[in-house]
Amino acid sequence: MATNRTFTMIKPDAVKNGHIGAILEQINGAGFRIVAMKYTQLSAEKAGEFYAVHKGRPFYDELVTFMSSGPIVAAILEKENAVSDFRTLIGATNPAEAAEGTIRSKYATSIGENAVHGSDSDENAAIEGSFHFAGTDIFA
Ligand code: RTP
Ligand code: MG
Repeated sequence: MATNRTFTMIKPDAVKNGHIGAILEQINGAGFRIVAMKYTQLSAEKAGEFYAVHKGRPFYDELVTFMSSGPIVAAILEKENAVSDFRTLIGATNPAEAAEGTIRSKYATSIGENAVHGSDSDENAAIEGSFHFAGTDIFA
C-alpha cells in the first residue's frame, strides 16, 4: 500500500477539554506522521465552507456554530492507508457507537461535539489539506 495522507482537526470541544496532547500522542502512537500542523480558529464562514457538503442537513447550522466556537488544531497526517486507518482510529461519528479505545470513544461528548475530524476519501483529504495549508507549510 502506498504511503498517503489524510487531514484532521482536533475540534473545539476537545481543545477546550484539554485533550490536544493525549490525542496527538494517540495519533503518533498509531503510526501517523504529522507533516503539517497549526493551531487556529475558523470563522463561521470558513467552517460553513469546509462542511458545505452538509448544507441543508438539520445539523448544519449547529455544526458551523460549534466548529467556529473556539480554536482547533488542523493537521495533515501521513501513513500507509491513511484515510481508512485514521477513520478506524477515531471511531464512529456518534461516540455512543464508537469502538472502545477509539479517540471519539474516549474524548467525544456527543454526536455533534465529537472531538476530531477525519477525511472520508483520498480526494477529500487533498481538498481539505489544501483548504488549510499551502504547499510550503507541508514538511514530508
Ligand atoms: P467528520 O466529517 O467531522 O470527520 O465526521 P464524520 O465524517 O464522522 O461525520 P459526518 O457525517 O461527515 O458529519 C460531520 C459532522 O457533523 C456533526 N454531526 N452532527 N447532530 C447530528 O446528528 C450530527 N450528525 C453529524 C458531527 O460533528 C460530525 O462529525
Ligand atoms: Mg465527514
